[in-house]
Amino acid sequence: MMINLAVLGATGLVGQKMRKILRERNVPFDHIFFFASKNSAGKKLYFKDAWYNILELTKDNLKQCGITHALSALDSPLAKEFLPYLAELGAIIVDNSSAFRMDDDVPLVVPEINLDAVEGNLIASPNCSTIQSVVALKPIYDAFGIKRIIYTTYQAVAGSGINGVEDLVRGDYNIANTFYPHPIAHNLLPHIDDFLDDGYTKEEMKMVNETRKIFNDQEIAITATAVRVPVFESHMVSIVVETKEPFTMDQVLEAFQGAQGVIVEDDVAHNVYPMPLNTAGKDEVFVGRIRRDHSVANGLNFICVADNTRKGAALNTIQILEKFITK
Ligand code: 2RA
Repeated sequence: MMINLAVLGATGLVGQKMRKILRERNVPFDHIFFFASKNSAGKKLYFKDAWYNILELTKDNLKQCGITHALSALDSPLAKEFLPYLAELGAIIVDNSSAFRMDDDVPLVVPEINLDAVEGNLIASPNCSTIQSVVALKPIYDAFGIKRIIYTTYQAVAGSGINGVEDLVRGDYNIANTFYPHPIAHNLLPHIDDFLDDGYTKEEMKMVNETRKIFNDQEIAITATAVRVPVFESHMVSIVVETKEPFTMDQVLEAFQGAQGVIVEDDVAHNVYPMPLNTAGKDEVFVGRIRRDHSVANGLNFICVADNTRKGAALNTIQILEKFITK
């Protein structure tokens, strides 16, 4: 079968990461096409050993290129405008936006957990902070069951794309110049994505709803607080979890150590724990500060850290695509 692969939104932070990881993993294709907005169209980009024209994202261009597979790093409005059309043309699409994640007929997939949920030709990849959290929680869910989760996130500016990164680089205190509503340098913003009527943000509710959908378990009680921190890359998530079954700490450690895509970094006697500085550019989710929560029966506290534009976005979409494109 001919593989005409498209990268949609190829020039943004996630699109750049997709190109890097496609190269690193040597994902096979017959032809590759890079699509972006009008601003970038006509410019060239270098991929593997050739220069490619960046194509303007239009329905005509998608049709003319005969796209069979697509990785989408488009924002939600553009995803809604173009992906259903591309799906109608028969292409297999893995979408990084939130546009279709909660649609009943669209699987929401993290390969370490529910690759078998893939069906149809439009597949959604979850929000970055959700992906790393569920990869870390999977061994706990399987071994002991999960009753309740409290998430608190510490999210890097790369999650906002280039605008967030530029705010932190400038370190600007004049909010007339900033992308965020307040300076991010020397600050913490308890505000990611829009606020909803009940005071939660959309980012917080993505963590709640997407976690339940991925584990296919609507019974888990979940609450979340999402905070933007002045770090360039890699999100940290503090996870407080109440399990259904009792556990020993040795069993917990064994579960984490045997989990796919998880690396345990937990040796507090030597100040060893996961940190954004060490996880940027890595594929895995790093888990540490593992300790019992003494405030409830069957309570566990830990943190997880992962590269948010890599495992939290580009890599996850490519791991899903690899189910369709075997080497
Ligand atoms: C963020 N969750 O970090 C977003 C990116 N998908 O803002």
